[in-house]
Amino acid sequence: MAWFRAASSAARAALRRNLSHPPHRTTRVLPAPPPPGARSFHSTVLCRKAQAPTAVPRPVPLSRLTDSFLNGTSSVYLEELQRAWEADPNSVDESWDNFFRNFVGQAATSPGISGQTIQESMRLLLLVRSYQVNGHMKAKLDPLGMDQREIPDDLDLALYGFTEADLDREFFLGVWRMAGFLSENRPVQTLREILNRLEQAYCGTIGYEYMHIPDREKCNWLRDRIETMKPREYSLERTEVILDRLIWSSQFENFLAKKWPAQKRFGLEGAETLIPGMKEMFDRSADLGVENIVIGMPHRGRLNVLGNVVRKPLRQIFSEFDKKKHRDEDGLYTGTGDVKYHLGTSYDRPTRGGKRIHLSLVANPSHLEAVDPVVVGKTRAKQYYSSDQDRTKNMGVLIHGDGSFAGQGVVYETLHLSGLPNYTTGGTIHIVVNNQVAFTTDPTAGRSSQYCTDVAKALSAPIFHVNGDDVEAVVRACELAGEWRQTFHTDVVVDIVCYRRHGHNEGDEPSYTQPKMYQVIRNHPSALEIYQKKLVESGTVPRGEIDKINNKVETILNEEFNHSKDYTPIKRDWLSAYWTGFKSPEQISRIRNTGVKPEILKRVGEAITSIPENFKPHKGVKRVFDQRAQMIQTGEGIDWAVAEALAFATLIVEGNHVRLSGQDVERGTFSHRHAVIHDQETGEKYCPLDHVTMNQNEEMFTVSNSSLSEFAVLGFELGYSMENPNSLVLWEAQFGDFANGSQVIFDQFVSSGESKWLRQSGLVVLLPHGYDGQGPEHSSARLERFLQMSDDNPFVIPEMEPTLRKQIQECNWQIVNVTTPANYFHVLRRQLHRDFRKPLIVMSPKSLLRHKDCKSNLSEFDDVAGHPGFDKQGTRFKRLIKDQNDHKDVEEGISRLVLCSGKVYYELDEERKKKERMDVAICRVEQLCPFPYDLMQRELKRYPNAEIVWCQEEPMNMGSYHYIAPRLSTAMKSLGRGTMEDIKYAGRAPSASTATGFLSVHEKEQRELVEKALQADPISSPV
Ligand SMILES: Cc1ncc(C[n+]2csc(CCOP(=O)(O)OP(=O)(O)O)c2C)c(N)n1
Ligand SMILES: [Mg+2]
Repeated sequence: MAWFRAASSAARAALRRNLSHPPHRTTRVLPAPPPPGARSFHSTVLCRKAQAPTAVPRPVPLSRLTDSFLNGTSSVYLEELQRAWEADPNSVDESWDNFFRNFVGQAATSPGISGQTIQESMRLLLLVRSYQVNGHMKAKLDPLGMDQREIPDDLDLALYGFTEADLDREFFLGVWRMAGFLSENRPVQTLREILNRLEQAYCGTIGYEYMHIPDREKCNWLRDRIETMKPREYSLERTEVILDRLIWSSQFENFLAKKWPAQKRFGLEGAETLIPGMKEMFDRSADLGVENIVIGMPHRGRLNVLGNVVRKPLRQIFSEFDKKKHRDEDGLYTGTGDVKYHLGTSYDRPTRGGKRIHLSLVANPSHLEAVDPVVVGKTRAKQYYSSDQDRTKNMGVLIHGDGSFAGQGVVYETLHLSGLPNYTTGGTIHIVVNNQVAFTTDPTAGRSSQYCTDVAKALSAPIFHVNGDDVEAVVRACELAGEWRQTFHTDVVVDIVCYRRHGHNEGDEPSYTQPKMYQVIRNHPSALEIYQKKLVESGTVPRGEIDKINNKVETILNEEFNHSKDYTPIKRDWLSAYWTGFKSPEQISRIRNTGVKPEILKRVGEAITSIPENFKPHKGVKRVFDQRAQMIQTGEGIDWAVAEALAFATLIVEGNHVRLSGQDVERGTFSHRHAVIHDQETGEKYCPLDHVTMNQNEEMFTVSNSSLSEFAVLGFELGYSMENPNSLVLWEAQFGDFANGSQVIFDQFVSSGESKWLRQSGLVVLLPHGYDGQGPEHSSARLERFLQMSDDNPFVIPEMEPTLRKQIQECNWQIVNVTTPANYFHVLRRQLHRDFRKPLIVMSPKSLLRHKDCKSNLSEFDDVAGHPGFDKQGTRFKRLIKDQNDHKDVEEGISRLVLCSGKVYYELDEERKKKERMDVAICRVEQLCPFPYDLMQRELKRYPNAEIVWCQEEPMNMGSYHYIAPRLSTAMKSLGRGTMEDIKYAGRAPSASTATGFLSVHEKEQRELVEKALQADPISSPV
């Protein structure tokens, strides 16, 4: 079994980039001694190797001579460098100049190294550098010893012209501004010493990959910690802590295996050192200022992490294995629940250093890695709410499997958020539980990269590969990762190379597919056995002491098991501190008005339409802002963008945080928002919504263009929205169809998260949707998919009486297709003006952004009784907009009621005017889900003789037809107005593609469906 992916020839060639030398050897024999006098680093030295062709010195362009020390590679190049420096010290990079000066100075004063040439010293540097770059290739990382990696030639002493005879010679190494072996403060060492330390530091049980980081300070920081004078050892006290933790980790799995042998738990066996590693990482991070850690992890080892790291009470974990016990709590909302290895939780945990740290493990779906961006978003939100500006108090930790880290694209998308100003969290720590298999798939079939962690190199993150059998090395790597994150505030990866003792889950037979690996595993001692043996044999901890700890742990596990039998689950824990007082679906939340005092509307309206005096916007933007100012002044003709800005501004005035993210959201895909404007002379930016209140916190309103990702960005915003309910968090898709790139987040989190995990979110998703003739890819946000995932029963009319109504609370989410700016304003504000949170999917408009009739008056936004838009309940979101003609409660003369949703309304209304069809009423269903039964029934009663038509612009198999029809028919049946057969359809025919690519066809189709909805004769058949 190769735990790494065998390097391709191309990769091997790349590994050899350090030196220009002949083809590689696979044996590791030292070559014959160099010819007499061959003390300097000539290419002839390399040619001594058997079959090696004579290397022809290549000319080195002068420009390369100015390369810095760190980039110097080829032998010819080194010679050229030396010559150039001797001729003119200024002709080489400062780092080389310093090196040569240092060398000359040192050689003159140190008798021990007087025989050393500059070229020898330079070759030694290359050797050290090769270990830094490629030492990990020789590191003993695979606990099973099955790796078949070729050790790169670069690590061969002979390659640099040294022989065994040189081993006890002293060499000068010190280099200006370098740390570790190359630092100036310990310049003279024998070659043997140097080699020994290189091997210990880089080829032991930790393989460090960091030389891809283009930052000398960071590399030096690592070298200081890796290239220590002596290998680091833990004190007895620390050793005992590590042992204790490893015993807990191992016994926990054994205990579960013994008690519940038939239950799936995705045990950690083979990777037990993860637990002491994580605990050390958290302790060290707490010492360095971290107070909160948000954790995301997959199935494997989750229960162990919950019990031993997060400290979820063991009795509770054990009680959850008891199936009988976990029926619904009487009268309590428990949702549909989820399997135990997906559930989240949070606890305060004391650390070894005497601090307390808050840990939250985010609930996750089975979809591997989908939780990554959610964790990062939640971490970012925690940083906002705790004013953690330097991002050192709140940290995200993600645990991955080797297969999923390499295979799932969302890993890359999430990594790429890490450095973006509005998404960074100051570094996520990634731990890969690299058990060298993914279900039944070997790494050779699972990835094209050498390591499963290579994707993180794109970020210049350091990667520490560590042998999972060496618990102290795992602890060391984890500790170092914590230190790195707190020092440099960027991502870091710990790759624990381990194995999976059993099958994929406890019932799976691994030998079907990995027979050889499992032959080795069967006879392989556990990490705990290895550690215990080592401690006993070295006399560090006596056997009796170890037995004592084992007995203690076993006793506690048994006690907890006994307590688990009468453990009563504590009332659900879905309300964290910020959520206190928020209602679950079983508790009624009062319906509130969302209108705003006129004076506030005016005040914020002025703030969001003013541009500072000296600011020079683009003249097109200036025109837009002038028009906006006019709208506020006159109170008329408010358009979509202004309505949205008013919603944001009024929520901010009320103390809420507003965050809008997505691709190009600052300007707006359709150039309608202009939330951030740009000075045409200085390039400076100005965001009017940052200036709504006095001394407004810069981040209180955040609008941010995102990376070109849907999955990670939506996941991030969802995580963000879950932290604190007093925030309006919105994700906008560029076009609605691109939302399918984040389908996992919709399916697994947004639509079902509350039901599975009892966690609420008020996330708003804006999905541009509408048939404007732009072709199949930019017309549909696939409304039907969202509707299909809605869980309101199409055949049951719920309680609709306003004081008793819980319809929205009981539904999984809300889906709207709003047609007026004022209604958009209210639906956004409604998100926060209620005592619960529910995701909101908005089919947002494109053509309506500038439609002449899609305007509202400011009076529709205010809370003044009697103003237009104010009905007997006040001003609030209208789930259904009745016909705009002044119809009475009963209109017997109306022969047709056309029901529709979204922008087609304006086309229907125009056609009606054109045809002077005063006998047709048109109602807009603004909230499709949950279905507004009460208002629909009101309209059905108003038009007792009307034929009922559902009009949509989407094809019949898309849009809302299939969602509306059964619900509308339920409403009709309840009033004796017919059945499904009586619902007439005016819309596009079923289609595979969402829309035609031909404008003329689009126009014809659109004309036909509008005409059909308003045709003079009754519509004969339903479709
Ligand atoms: C997105 C996704 N695809 C497929 C699966 C099915 N699946 C569950 S675990 C697993 C193997 C994961 O391998 P790895 O990431 O190495 O983790 P391990 O199980 O080895 O700890 C697979 C394919 C899944 N859960 N999620
Ligand atoms: Mg795996």
